[in-house]
Amino acid sequence: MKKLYSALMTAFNDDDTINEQGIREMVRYNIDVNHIDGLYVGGSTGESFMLSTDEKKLVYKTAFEENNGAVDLIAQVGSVNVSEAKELAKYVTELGYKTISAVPPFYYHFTFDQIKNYYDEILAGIDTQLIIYSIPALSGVSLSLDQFASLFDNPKIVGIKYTNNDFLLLERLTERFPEKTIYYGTDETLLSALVLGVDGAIGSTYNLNAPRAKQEIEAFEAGDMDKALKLQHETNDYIMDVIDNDLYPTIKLLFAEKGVNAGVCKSPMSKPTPEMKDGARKIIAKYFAE
Ligand code: MN9
Repeated sequence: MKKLYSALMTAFNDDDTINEQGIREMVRYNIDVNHIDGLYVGGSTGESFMLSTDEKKLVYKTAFEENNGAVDLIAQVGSVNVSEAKELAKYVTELGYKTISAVPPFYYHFTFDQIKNYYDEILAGIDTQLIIYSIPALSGVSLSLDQFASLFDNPKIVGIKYTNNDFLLLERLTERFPEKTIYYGTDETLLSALVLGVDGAIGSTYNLNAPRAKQEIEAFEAGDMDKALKLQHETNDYIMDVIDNDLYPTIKLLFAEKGVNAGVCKSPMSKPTPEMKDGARKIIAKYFAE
């Protein structure tokens, strides 16, 4: 069975400080209501690149404690500050996370050799396994098939979180590295990625939409492609509405509608307006009526 992970959000208070209770409630909802297979902590959806080192540690710790061994956890520790990435990798591993993930170093257009050194440095001396976080649209770093192969020379690198709509590269990867774990990260094109043999998916929209995504995966695995496609169409109607209403703030508003205190997003992300709140209520009525 393919695995479904939610990209965990970080709850903030109105003054942009971290709301630990909100993080706990979102972890609980994912475990108790979504019956999710795992959580990806500290990624884009967690607004992680806007947090201080101490804030990141608080997020990893809060999620780890609330999860209490219930589901699989992956901690994204990548940072353009490699000392920070190493410190975070060590911190989460000592906490008990079994898998880490790291975005490549970004902004300075590093060479591939520099990127490879970065991954080897993060992993040196730490007993863990790592999933490369490939998200070229946001990181600006594209890796080729041969570059992935070169990164896999490090036996601790066990997979990829593939958030990219290059399906030829994805097909080449699943064909060449059947032993590696590839999680797909664009929720809108999950079905296309399932066809190409990914091991599962990690995404922001599964925080509320996990039941529908799981049904889609089940239909795919049962060979019922008509049903799987119908569910992907429904999912994409939902995702387009959420994106139109402002993606991350709206997922938090949807949580609020479900009685989950998810807090707000951190500036420069938007704080919810009355129009966004109204939009969120309409999305709940349209896609999650009970
Ligand atoms: O990594 C997420 N990517 C970002 C996963 O948030 C940048 C996705 O789950 C998207 O949010 C989702 C909506 O576009 O596909």
